[in-house]
Amino acid sequence: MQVRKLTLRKLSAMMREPFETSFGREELKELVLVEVETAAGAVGFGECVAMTGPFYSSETTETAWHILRSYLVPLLRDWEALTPADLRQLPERFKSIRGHQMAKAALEMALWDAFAAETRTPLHRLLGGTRSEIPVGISVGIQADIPALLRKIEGYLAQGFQRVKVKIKPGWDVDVIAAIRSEFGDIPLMADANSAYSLGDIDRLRRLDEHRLMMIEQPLAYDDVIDHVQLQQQLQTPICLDESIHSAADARKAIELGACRIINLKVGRVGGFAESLKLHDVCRDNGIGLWCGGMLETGIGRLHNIALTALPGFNLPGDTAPSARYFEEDLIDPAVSFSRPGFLAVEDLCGVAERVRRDRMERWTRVSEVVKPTEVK
Ligand code: OSB
Ligand code: MG
Repeated sequence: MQVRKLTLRKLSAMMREPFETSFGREELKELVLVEVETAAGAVGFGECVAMTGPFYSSETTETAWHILRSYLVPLLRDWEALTPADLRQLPERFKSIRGHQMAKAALEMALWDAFAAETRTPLHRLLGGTRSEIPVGISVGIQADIPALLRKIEGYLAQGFQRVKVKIKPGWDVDVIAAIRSEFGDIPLMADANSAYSLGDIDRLRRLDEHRLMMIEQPLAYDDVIDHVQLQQQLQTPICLDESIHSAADARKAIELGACRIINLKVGRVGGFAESLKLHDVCRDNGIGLWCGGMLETGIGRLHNIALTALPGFNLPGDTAPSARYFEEDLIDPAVSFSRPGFLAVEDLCGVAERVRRDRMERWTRVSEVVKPTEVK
């Protein structure tokens, strides 16, 4: 596969409803999209999951744009041939640039996606997926009050979601979880703190233990592993790390230290599919729980998450919900929807381009730029 043309786009669209976490509220979805065209005419897309502001991670849509156009794209060459082995080497090629995993992932995923399209191979097969259907959970944002949250959860359970994750923060935690347990009993339930606590909150966090949560996600600082070790020693509830894990090596170290028993893998957070495959193997080899997280993606990122989640090591329901939970109309058509309540089919899709609605993509686009990969001398 030879890369002939690259297009970067900045897009924005309103979400169906605001999504509130301990770090803020998202209503306008902004994203950077990478489109790769190959010499043979195949097209691949990669969605950058960096958000408008540097709150979930230090990357933003603007930093991703800058790093992609000024540093990552210039590292590409018109390869003689780009094989699956070359795709797995992309992290090496990007290594001279420190950090910026989300920008790297967007370009890397677009190249994998283009390769799937050009070779007419389903992406899940390229990645090594084995499952044809995946269970899906829902991530519920912070609501105005507990009754409003309970009504939301009731609706999601009726739709068939396979587990409920609620966002928590100090003051919106113990009572919230207790109310959910008393209303819905023993449903598969977990909480995501997005780093809203410190070790000083241990008593509060211990009170969550009584409610037998499947896990508590990222309770402590986004850049911490060591305090999580201490916390895990004092909690029955398994800790799941999200923000703290940026690579397979981070996962290995966190597991060795005992900082977590479960990992939320987001392709964007770890720099792409190749690194995700390594992280998947680390979790599998260590008997660690693994699931695919979400970043309020459009259908493009959603289809990529589904392809990855087909791998056998994903042993817990993920956050990749149907498109309709986020958008009135998605960038892809047909949108992602349940194959049966609570499950998504892993389709034999050879790249997402055949599903992209170009008219909607153009309507969502604010800025676009064509960038040429550097030619080999
Ligand atoms: O922490 O998992 C998170 C959304 C945006 C940023 C961070 C997170 C989330 C979610 C929602 O929890 C996941 C989704 O539904 O896509
Ligand atoms: Mg999280």
